[in-house]
This record gives sequence, C-alpha cells and structure tokens, in this order.
Amino acid sequence: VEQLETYTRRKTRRGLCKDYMTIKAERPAGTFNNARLKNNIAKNRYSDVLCLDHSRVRVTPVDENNTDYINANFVDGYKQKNAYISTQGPNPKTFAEFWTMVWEQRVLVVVMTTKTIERGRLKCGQYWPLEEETAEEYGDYIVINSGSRREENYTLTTLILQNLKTGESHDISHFQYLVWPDYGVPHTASAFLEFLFAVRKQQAERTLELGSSWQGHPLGPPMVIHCSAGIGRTGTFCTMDISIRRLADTGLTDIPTTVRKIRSQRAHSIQMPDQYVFCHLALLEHAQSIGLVPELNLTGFEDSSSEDD
Ligand code: PTR
Ligand code: PTR
Repeated sequence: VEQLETYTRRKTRRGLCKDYMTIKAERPAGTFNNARLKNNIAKNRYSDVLCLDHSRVRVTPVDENNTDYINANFVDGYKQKNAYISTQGPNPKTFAEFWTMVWEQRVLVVVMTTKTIERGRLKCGQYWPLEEETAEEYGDYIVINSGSRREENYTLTTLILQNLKTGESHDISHFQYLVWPDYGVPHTASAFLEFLFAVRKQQAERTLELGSSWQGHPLGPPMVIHCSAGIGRTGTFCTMDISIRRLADTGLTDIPTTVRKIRSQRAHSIQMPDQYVFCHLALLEHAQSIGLVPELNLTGFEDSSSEDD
C-alpha cells in the first residue's frame, strides 16, 4: 500500500496538477445573471464565487426584496439527479433562505466541511443554535439544537427544524467536519473516508425512516454540502462520494469527467490542485481497503503519468 502511494505521489502528482489546470482553465458552463441582480448581489458571500443560473436552487422569497435567490446549486451524484446541493457557508443575511431551502427540498442531512472561524477569519455564519436545548428563529422557521455527539474528527448534531406557519417539524442531521483547512486537503484520507461513510449511513437511515412518503431516488433527498465558498472542500466531498459509488458499481474511476460534470453545475468546484490530487489518493486508499486495487483502472493517473518524467 505504501509503495503504491509513494509511486502515485512521485509519478503522478505533477501530471495530475497539469490535468487539473486544464480543467480549471475551461470556461464555466452557463451564466450568472441571477447572482448579479441588484437584490441578490449581497447574498453572495464572495463576489467572485457566484451561482450558475441553470442549476440554482430557488427558494420561496423570505423578505421584502421578493427574490428567490440563494447561492446554491443542485449537483448530480452517481446515477442520481440532484444528489447534492452545493452551497456557500450561510451568512446572517442568508440564514432564512438557507433554512427555507432545507425545508423546501426536504433535506435530511447537512454536511459542513468548515469551521465558522479559521485563522482568525469568519468563514461561515453561526446559522444554527450551538448550545444544546436552545433555539433560534430564522424567518418562518425555528431551529432547536436537540443534542450533539462529538467524534474524533467531526460533530453530529440533531437539529429540529420547525415551520412556524404550519407547525410541522423535521429532524436535520448536521455533520461538521472539524479538521479540513480551506484551500487545503483533509489531514488523512482515512479520517475523511470515515466521515464520508458516517454521512452516507445517516442519509440512508434517515431516508428509510421516510418510508412511502419519499417517492424520489432510493438514496433520498439532496444532501446539503457547504464549506465557506461552497466550491473547494464541497467539490472535493462530492467528487469523492461520486467516485466511490462509480468504483463500487463498475470497478472504474474517472475523476476528470466527474470534476468537469460537477463544475458544470457548481462552477469552480475543487479549488486547489492538491484537492484534485487528494481525490485520487483517497480513492486509491479506499480501493486498497476493499481489495480492489489490482483491477483498478485509474484513468486519470495513467494518462498523466505517461507524460511525466
Ligand atoms: N474570494 C474567496 C477567496 O479569497 O479565495 C473565495 C473562496 C473562499 C474560494 C474559500 C474558495 C474557498 O474555499 P472553500 O470553497 O473550500 O470554502
Ligand atoms: N478567490 C477565489 C480564487 O481566486 O481562487 C475565487 C475564484 C474561484 C475565482 C474560482 C475564480 C475561480 O475560477 P476557477 O474555477 O477557474 O478557479
């Protein structure tokens, strides 16, 4: 295993970075007109990370501006339309839209891959009540923290989301990964993979609970994935989830195609060459852990390593 990893690092890192730069240089697949409208512009956390029009998530307007805009895009999974909603870290101006979206899209699981503050900078608003047994109101919704479980690398919090207009409420499973710096990669692939599988397990269990009230894809409603901008770490998470499903289904990997497809729905997904390389290494590690490596066809790897010296 170690040998293979060393090989991968030495032989293909440069080639992979080159592949990534090629993908990054391709123009986004659409327009960003809604994101730029006067009433919407302030709802973007970063003025240079806007939201593609064709795949954006619409929300029932929450204020007098009467806009259906939130910086969030539907992203397809592996053979699964709208498996994810990739979005920016909510800020106080968008908390109400965020919870409206979670409600309207029947979301069960929210995955947060950032801390609210990193290196002294605000990366994401505190959009849920942090203390157990406390509640916060966001527009037409109230969110109650009904308890957390702290694991080594993440916290799982159960939030009760109540619609104040109808009185109905749903549980939301909120996962916060605590060890992934922005512009960076997770410290270890195994810790990240453990997190990913915990998220999947929760989504599967929660979907099962819906019973016949859920008529959509068997893997359930979209999972909301966010970091700070909703592109770097979020894109890496989606790439890994899709790639692991593809590998399980076909024994093949195709990270370049996956990343291009994700970027066509959530522009700029995967921000750093290292995140792109990480996807390959983590997938390799996963493939090894399930004993798949000898048959593994690492498409992206082979192309780039042959160009390498
Ligand atoms: N304008 C920001 C910047 O300074 O780079 C945009 C940005 C911020 C882009 C964070 C990506 C970021 O990482 P992530 O998507 O993982 O939160
Ligand atoms: N401030 C970020 C950066 O410069 O990295 C924001 C940004 C992100 C700008 C992505 C442009 C981006 O496009 P690309 O997907 O080509 O990196």
